[in-house]
Amino acid sequence: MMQKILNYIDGKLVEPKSGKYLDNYNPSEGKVYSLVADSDERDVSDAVIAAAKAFPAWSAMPTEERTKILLRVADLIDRDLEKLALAESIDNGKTVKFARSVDIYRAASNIRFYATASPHFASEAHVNEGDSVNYTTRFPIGVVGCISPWNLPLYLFTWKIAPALAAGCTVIGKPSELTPMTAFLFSQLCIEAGLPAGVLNIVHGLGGKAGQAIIEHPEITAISFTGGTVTGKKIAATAAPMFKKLSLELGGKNPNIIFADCDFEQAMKTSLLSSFSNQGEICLCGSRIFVERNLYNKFVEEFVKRTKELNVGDPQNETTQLGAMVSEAHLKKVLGYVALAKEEGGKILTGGNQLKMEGRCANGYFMEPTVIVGLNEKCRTNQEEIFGPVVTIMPFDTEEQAIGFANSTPYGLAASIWTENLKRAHRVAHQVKSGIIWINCWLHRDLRTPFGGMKQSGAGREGGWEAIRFFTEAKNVCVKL
Ligand code: TXE
Repeated sequence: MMQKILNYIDGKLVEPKSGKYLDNYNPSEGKVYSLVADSDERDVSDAVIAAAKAFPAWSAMPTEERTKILLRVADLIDRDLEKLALAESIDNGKTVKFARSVDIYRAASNIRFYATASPHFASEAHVNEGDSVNYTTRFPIGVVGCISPWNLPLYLFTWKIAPALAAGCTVIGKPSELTPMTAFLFSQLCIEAGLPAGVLNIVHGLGGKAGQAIIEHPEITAISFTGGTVTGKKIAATAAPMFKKLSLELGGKNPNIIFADCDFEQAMKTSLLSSFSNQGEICLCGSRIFVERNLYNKFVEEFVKRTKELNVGDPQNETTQLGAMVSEAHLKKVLGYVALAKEEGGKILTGGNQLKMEGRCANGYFMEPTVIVGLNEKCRTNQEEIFGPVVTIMPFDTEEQAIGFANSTPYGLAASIWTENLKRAHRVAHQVKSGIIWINCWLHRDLRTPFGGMKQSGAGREGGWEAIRFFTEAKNVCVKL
C-alpha cells in the first residue's frame, strides 16, 4: 500500500471528497512513491467552514497563548529535523544536506520568528494638540489563503502561514502538488502541538482545481502566493475584482554584477552558490552574471573550472552538491532553454545535458550545471526565468552599462553587486530596480527585512512587520478632544 497524503481539515486528517489521489514522484528515482489528495472546491469549502468557525476564538486568544502553541510547533520541527529533511529531499530531489540546513531549519525559524514577533506588534497614534487624538488599531483580516511552490516546500509554506497564524488569522494552505509531503508531516505536528481545530487547514491538490477554488472562495479575504509569474497573473485576475488583499511573490531573472575591484575569491565562491544552489531552483538565484571586461576572462575560466568540479548525484549522499530537478517536465523545460540558448548563438562552456546516474538514481531527473556565454542581454535566454542550474555570463565596460543590463528584464526581484568601492556599491544599489540588493553577499537573510520584488516579480512585500500588516486590517479611530 502506497502512503496517502491526506488533507488536514478541522483538526483532522481526512480523505478528499472526490476519493481520488494524484501520483507523487520521487524525482531522484523517477518513480511514484506516494499519493496526494486530489481535492476540489468541496474540500476547500469544508476547510473554509472550519477556519471561519475557529476564527473568533483564535483571533481573540491572548497573543501570549498563541505564541506558546506556535513555539510548540517549532520545537517539534526541530525534534523531527532529520525526518523532515529526508522527506523534503525524497519529495523534491534536493540534497538532504541542503534540506536540513536551509529548508527545515528555516521552517522552524519562520514559526519562531513570527510567534515571538506578534507580542511586540504595536499600533500608531496621531495626536493633534488640543483638537483630536487618532489611534490606529489592527485586526486580523479573517480567513486567508496561503499558496506555496515546490522549490522550497516547507520553508515557503511556513513563511506564509506563520505570520498569518501569529496575527490571529485562520488559514487555508495549499502546498504545491509536486512537493506535498512535508506539509502533510507538518499537519501531524500541528495536531501533536495542540493547535486548535480549524486554525490551520491544508488542502492538497492541483493548482487549477484546489488552488483556484481557494482564490475564488468569497469568504477568503486575503491571498498570499509564491510561484510563477504566469500563475500570479491568473490569481490577480480572479482575486482583484473580488477586492481580496493580495501578496504575490513571483519569478526572478536576477543579475549578479561583478566589478574588477571585487574580492575575487568571495565573489567566485558565492557566485557558484547563487548560480547552482538547490539546482538553481530558487527565485533569488543570480542567473545572469555580468563581469567587468578586464576581469571577464579570468572570471569565466575559473568559474567554468569550478562548475565542472561540482558534484551532481544522489541527494542522500552528504557530499552531493546538486541533487535532482523537481520533475521530468521541469527538467525538459530547462533543457529546452539550453537548446534555445544555442539557437540564439550562445556557447555552452560546460554542462547543458541531462545526467544519467547509476543504481538507485538511474531513472532520476539530473542535469549538469551549465554555463553559457556569447549572448546579448535582450535574447529570450536572458529575459525569461529558467529556474534551473543554468547561468549566462556577459562582459560589461562601464557602470552605466552594467546597470542597463541588470534592469533590462521584466523582473526585479533580487540583485548582487560585487565591489570593494563603497561609493559605487551604494550608487549601483540605488539604480538597480530590484526589491532586494545584496552587496558582496547573496541570500544573506534577516527575517525582519522587507522581502519581495518590483515589476513582474510581484506585488507587496513579505517579512518582518510587512507580513503582519498584510494579515491585519487597519482601523483608525478619531477622538475629538
Ligand atoms: O508554479 P506555479 P509551476 C516559476 C518557475 C517555474 C514556473 C512554473 O519559472 O518554471 O514558475 O512553475 C498553485 N490558482 N516558479 O507551474 O504554477 C500550484 O498548485 C491557484 C517560480 O510549478 O506558479 C502551486 O501550489 N493556485 C517560483 C503554486 O501555485 C494555483 C517558485 C505554484 O505553482 C493555480 C515556483 C491557480 N490557478 C515556480 N495554478 C518562485 N518565484 O519562487 C497553480 N497554482
